[in-house]
Formats: sequence, structure tokens, C-alpha cells
Amino acid sequence: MATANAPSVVGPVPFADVCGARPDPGPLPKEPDDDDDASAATAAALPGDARRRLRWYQGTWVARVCVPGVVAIRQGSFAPRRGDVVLASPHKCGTTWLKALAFATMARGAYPPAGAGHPLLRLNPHDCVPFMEMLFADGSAGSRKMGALPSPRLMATHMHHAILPASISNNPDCKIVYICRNPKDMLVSLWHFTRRVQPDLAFSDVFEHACEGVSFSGPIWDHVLGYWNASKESPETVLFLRYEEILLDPAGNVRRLARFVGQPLSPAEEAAGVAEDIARLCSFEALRGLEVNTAAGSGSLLFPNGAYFRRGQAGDWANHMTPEMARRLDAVMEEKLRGSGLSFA
Ligand code: PAP
Repeated sequence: MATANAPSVVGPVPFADVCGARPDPGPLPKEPDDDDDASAATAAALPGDARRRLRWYQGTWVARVCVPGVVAIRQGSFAPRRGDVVLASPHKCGTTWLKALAFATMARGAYPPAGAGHPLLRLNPHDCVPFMEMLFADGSAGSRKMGALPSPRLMATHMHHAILPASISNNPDCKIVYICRNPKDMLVSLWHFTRRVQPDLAFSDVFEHACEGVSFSGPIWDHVLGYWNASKESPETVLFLRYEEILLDPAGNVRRLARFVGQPLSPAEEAAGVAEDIARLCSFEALRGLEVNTAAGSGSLLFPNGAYFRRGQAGDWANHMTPEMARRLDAVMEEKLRGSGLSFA
């Protein structure tokens, strides 16, 4: 695997400071253009709204706006570099939080987490860490922007492990940090988020499709299993995190993250409470309260920064699902994950 060396400036630095605003997918297309996609038949069989938003690509459901980026990444647009860290996740499982935590942890030398000038106080986490699919959808501009970032670089993806290019999934110089979440809470979060652009969307529709495997990042069981198995096979390059575990012990997970990326906290940092400072800086309450992350905070055309901070807790599913729905999804997950050692019960 050809992996380049790092330039002299030390990363990660906020993506927006180097490359400007994050790529914006623009408005949703009115109708799908099925001609451009070998999976057209599958996509065409979807109900109208899901059809407009999703594509079946290499055995995975991909947000339609991300397909060009995924294809470009798989075709080699992404040039790996020693020290790259990829944050991977299904949709609505804590990516925004993980971006903040990983950025604050890895950049703590340049930006002390308790400092008044920390980038996360003026930038949304998505402006600090780019989504690869969005970036590489932008043709050669994406490669140029990624190349302009100093190492170690931080980037994120919603791609399934199975469709990652070997430059990421089979590269000892590249680490992957994965975050997942109880699928019931993921679906509730996804429903609330999607309703911003589709106000008449019924939760029951999101739920039914997800039980059939059709959702952003779906089938959800394949998404988690891919990274779970990779973390078991290669724990030094894939770290498997769970949203609920970070909620219980944010500072402990900062330490885990720091060790995993090869930057363990020093005794002096421990004594100074650096892990706790990072956890506090990245907490839901702290980030949501910032001007940049309010409803008015700029973000993409469709989703202002405030859209990424809703409730920030575990267990909201109980307010949206009947006990029968919960049992059904639990049973689907249990069946799909059987024998893996992974469970969401
Ligand atoms: P994405 O897939 O669009 O990137 P993502 O950040 O993964 O979204 O998920 C958003 C969820 O994380 C929201 O959950 P909720 O709808 O159940 O509330 C959001 O509130 C939550 N979230 C965002 N930031 C934090 C944080 N700092 N701490 C805890 N939860 C957070």
C-alpha cells in the first residue's frame, strides 16, 4: 500500500480553516435519475420518498447525494497518508460528537481543550472534520482539499466497511474509529432529522423500511457487523465505540481514543484534567449552547448546524415506539447479529 509521509505542519487542523466551507449537497433532486446507476431497478422499487434519497450500491444503502463521492473514493481519488484517522458511523449514531471528541483529543497540543480560542467554540464539528463522500463528490477539488490538510488528518464516512477502499480498510497506516448506537434511538433520531425536509414523513414508514434493511447506512445490521468484525480481527486499526458507553463515561472514552490514535494522555495531562476538559468541551450541552450550533448557525443548505443537536440522550425510542415495535426491531437485530458477540439488547 503506497502511503505518503506527513507534511511538516501538525494536524489535525479545522477543515474549514484550510479549505473553506464544507461541501453542500444542495437541494434534494425532485426525481431520481435512475439511468446513472446499475441499481436502478432496486431503487425504482422503493417507495417514492425513499427512492429519491437512497441508492442500493454494492449491497449497501447509500444516500443518493453521496454515491458519486463513494464511487470516486473507491476508484482511487483518496490518497492515504500515514497517520490518517477515519471516523466511521451509520447515520445519526453520534458522528457529530465523535468528530468533536476526536478533533479535540488529537489536536489538544495546538488547541488546549479548556482554552478560550478552541476551534470548536467557533466551528461546528462538521466544519472541523470533513465527510469524505461529500468531499470527493466534488471531483478533483476534493482530492486537492484533502491533500492540503496537514497530518495526522481526520475524516469521516458513513460507508459500510465492505465498500471502503483497501487504502482505508487494509492499510496498517490508517486507523478507523467507529461509533454505533442502539438502532431504535438511531431511527428516532433519523426520523426527526429527515422530517426537517420531509415534514409529512411518518415514523412508522422509517421503522418499517429499516426492519426490511432499507435506511440511510442500511442494512443497519450489516453496517455494525462489518466494523465489529474488523475490530475483532484488527483491534489495533479499528476501534469500536458505542454512543451509550460514551454517555456513561465520556472522559474514559477520551482516554481510549487518545491511546488508540497513539497519543495517550501523559501523567501531566492526567493531573491537569485534560480528558475531563475534552469531555466537557464536546458535551451535548456545551456544543448545543454555542452560537455557531444554534438553529441560525450556518450549515448546509438543507440542515443548519442546530439540526445536529436535538436531544443527545439514550432511550428516546420509548417515546416513539410501541412495545411491539421495539420487540420486533430487537428481534431482527438479534437474529442478524447472532453468533457475532455483538448485541443491542
Ligand atoms: P449525522 O449522521 O447527521 O452526522 P449524528 O451526529 O451521527 O448525525 O447524530 C445526531 C445525534 O447525535 C442526535 O441524536 P438525537 O436526535 O437522539 O438527539 C444528536 O442530538 C446527537 N448528538 C450530537 N452531538 C452530541 C453530543 N455532543 N453529545 C451527545 N449526543 C450528541
